[in-house]
Amino acid sequence: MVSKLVYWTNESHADPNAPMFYMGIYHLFYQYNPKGAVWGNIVWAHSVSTDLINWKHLEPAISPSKPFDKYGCWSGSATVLPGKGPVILYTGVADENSTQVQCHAEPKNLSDPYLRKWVKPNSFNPFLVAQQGVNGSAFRDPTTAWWSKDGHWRILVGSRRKDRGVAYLYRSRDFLHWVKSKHPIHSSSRTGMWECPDFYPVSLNGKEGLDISETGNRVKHVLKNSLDRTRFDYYTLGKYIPDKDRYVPDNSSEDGWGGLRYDYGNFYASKSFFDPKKNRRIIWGWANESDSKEDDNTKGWAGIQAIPRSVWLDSRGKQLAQWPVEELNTLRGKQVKMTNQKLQKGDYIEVKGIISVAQADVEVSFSFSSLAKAEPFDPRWVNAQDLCAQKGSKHQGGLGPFGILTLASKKLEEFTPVFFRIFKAPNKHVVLMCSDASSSSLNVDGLYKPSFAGFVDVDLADKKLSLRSLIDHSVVESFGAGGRTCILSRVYPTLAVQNQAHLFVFNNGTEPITVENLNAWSMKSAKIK
Ligand code: DQQ
Repeated sequence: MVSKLVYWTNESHADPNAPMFYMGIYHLFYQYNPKGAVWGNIVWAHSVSTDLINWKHLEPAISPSKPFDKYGCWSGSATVLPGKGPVILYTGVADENSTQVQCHAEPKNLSDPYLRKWVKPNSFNPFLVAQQGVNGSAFRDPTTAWWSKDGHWRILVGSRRKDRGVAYLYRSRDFLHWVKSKHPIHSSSRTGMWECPDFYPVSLNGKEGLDISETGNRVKHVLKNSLDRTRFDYYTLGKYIPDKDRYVPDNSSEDGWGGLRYDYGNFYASKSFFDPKKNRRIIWGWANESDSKEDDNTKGWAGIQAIPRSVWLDSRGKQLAQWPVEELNTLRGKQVKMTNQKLQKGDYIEVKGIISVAQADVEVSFSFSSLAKAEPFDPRWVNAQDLCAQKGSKHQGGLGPFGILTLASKKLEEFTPVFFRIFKAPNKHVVLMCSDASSSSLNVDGLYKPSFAGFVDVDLADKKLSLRSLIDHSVVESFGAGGRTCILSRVYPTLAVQNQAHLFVFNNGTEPITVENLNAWSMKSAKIK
């Protein structure tokens, strides 16, 4: 199976690195193994685009070549220095014990918009080594730097102290000498290693993205960490106090494994950047395979990048919202519509006429006339994924399950349902969103088929819920309630492939559901050269 919208075949790739916009070109680097379909021999692959959708591969930008990065060039970020151009900060692995140091690389020719060649200056490389008290084998993934009015650049580096996840803060006047601040900017007990930290401001008013150096009363800050223990990306919203070099999460933002996630599916080691061309912040995330290493070796590649997403502070201020970048719509081909379709309990209605159901973009809004049939919510149900595994799409409910069946075979031997189920708690309703891979494939050999799920914090006063799913052969990437809850699933159907894949809307709850509007587009393939 091949993911067509955005993919790089051959070998394995992982974390997105150093996304940036420079001289009219978007750059994306990523962790890449040129020698195999599993993680190893890590270099920085490099691709460029003018629209974030169609890509051209260039030769790898950074590869092991110096004593300080001989064992791998690990994740990092780009900072575009005013008047000087971009600098990449990355983690070099210096020895077999996985000693990690922070290094920098600069473009050889600043007038080349493709920035094809990168050099590692001899001085100040590495520019940071783990000092006393810092765990040198858990010291990696420098962030983009931000500029403060006190004349310093600042960066974070992810780490852990025993079981406590830590983001160390370093500051520099000249981008060469870096000094560790007295305290980490933030840390949290029992969260393990913080990989790929990302720290940026979001506007309190509206969807526009902000340059990383914005501070003040108009903004909140986001601290995202990729928790190695669970392999999910968690974030908190909070207040950055620049003169104290501290970040304090809001009371409403849980700091740990129960906290907010960018995505409740397969989405890790993400990295954001500010796009000055369209004044937006965009995140990239890595979606690894859910098949076996043997399958990866057979197909010869592993790992994809999710569709880049715009990210902003949700209007209620307690979480982020994400949406595929608008450029994705340029791949939309033939459109199919369904309107005002009633779904009684047990109805499965096929959406016909889509030319390529295995490569489609589906937007749908559902409504219902009453919340009365919502099942009671048990307060012990704290884990959405467990709840989805227990109450799958076939398990009859009151208000839901209702939604779509993606990548379905004609007789429903295989399908990946994306659906909602609404419960009634004492003072509120609880909305569960699932993207359930458990029936996605008849293949039973080493596939990971999780019932990915998240709760959706949404106002149900208008008795409506919306969903968008990007279906792309082995990927179902879904955005619930305008992007408040996102779930990316990797699935490997055996029957529901190419033109044998079908799309259905369904309802298995006693409350009738109306599909108010469904728009589905066959998607053209992106140009990837
Ligand atoms: N992947 C990189 C590390 C990072 C991890 C190595 C996250 O720098 O912590 O390939 O997936």
